[in-house]
Amino acid sequence: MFRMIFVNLPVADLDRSKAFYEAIGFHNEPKFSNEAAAMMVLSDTISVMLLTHPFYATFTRKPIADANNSSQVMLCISCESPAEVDRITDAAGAAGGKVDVSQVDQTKGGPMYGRDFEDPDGHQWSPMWMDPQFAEQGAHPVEETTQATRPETIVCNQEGTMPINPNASIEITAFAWVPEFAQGVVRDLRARWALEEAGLDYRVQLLGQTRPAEYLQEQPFDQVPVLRDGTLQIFESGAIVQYIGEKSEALLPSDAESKYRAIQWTYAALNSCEPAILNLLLIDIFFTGQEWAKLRRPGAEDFVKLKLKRLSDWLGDKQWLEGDRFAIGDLVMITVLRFLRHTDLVAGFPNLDAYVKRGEARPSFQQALSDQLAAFAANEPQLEPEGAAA
Ligand SMILES: N[C@@H](CCC(=O)N[C@@H](CS)C(=O)NCC(=O)O)C(=O)O
Repeated sequence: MFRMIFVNLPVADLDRSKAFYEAIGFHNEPKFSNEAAAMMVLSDTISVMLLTHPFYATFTRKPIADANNSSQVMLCISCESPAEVDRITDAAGAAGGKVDVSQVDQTKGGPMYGRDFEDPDGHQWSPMWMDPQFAEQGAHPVEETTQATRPETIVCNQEGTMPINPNASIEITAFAWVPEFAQGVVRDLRARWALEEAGLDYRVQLLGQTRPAEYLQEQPFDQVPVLRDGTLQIFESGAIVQYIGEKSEALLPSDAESKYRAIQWTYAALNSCEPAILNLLLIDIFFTGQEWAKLRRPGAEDFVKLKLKRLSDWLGDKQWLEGDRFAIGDLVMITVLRFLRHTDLVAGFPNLDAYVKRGEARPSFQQALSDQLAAFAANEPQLEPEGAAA
């Protein structure tokens, strides 16, 4: 068969590297190039993919080696079918290599099927099959639209367990970084958790403190999250979770009665519980120490306790709000109750406490949380070195 090799190289300055490779005889293939990557063709069979460091980091759990001091490549080879990808990877495993080493799972459908393995020295290989029709069209037009309309898009640059698939059709917005008190409760967590439960790939547009002006056309309150899926764009985490739920029986049962009982609990979480809980959170975090807040706090706490008692009474010894089956109402309710993590109020109701812990123990929650936190860690503002301002 006609076989190609793509040598993936991390580069600090994409334009500089493109110019360098052009100068030594490669030519750029615009169909597979964007602001994060450039395909540089040497021959019909050999190409180099230049990847910016943030983009390169989405494919490996390891720190990016400084090629001036150590050797580092990721070798991607084309295969004629997904089965051949499996055959090579499995053979590598049988021969003592580590297999499926990256956090990106490219075996769940989509235009590419890929796996990866490390040779005994840790060099990463990625056998990959690409749908010929997709190869014909190229990924560039999609990337071009995304980049053109969303100037503040930051390609996720997390190390670790990011399930991000840059080619996923679903995209959510999240913050690149928030202060510690908000880390782990920003509402894109709901979307991430639901997507994990549903087993749907997604990518993330990370936003800074100043959102692009056109973001208001998507989220009138300038907040996160927004979910985009093709031409569909929706805001409000409850609506987003319901949309994802509609795609997965695991989150939203299809029979009308169970479905609407799950939906009612998302409204209850957002409308009957969240306002009281958020009120207390604001008093404790934002207005702490202010005279009026000190006066208001006991009443605000009592109101929260009343909500928790009602919820605890309803839950009784059930596993989830409607019995044995976890659904979107539980997902949203648990994220609402987590806004009280700075208090011991939930612990005052052992069945509710166990309910929240049950939710948090779900692998999908853990994945979603660690991905949100990984973004914050990767985008932690750097303190200016002493004397830098001078
Ligand atoms: N009701 C909205 C609330 C969204 C919301 O408050 N998002 C917060 C993060 S958790 C935000 O973007 N805050 C920034 C701001 O309001 O400027 C939802 O559930 O989606």
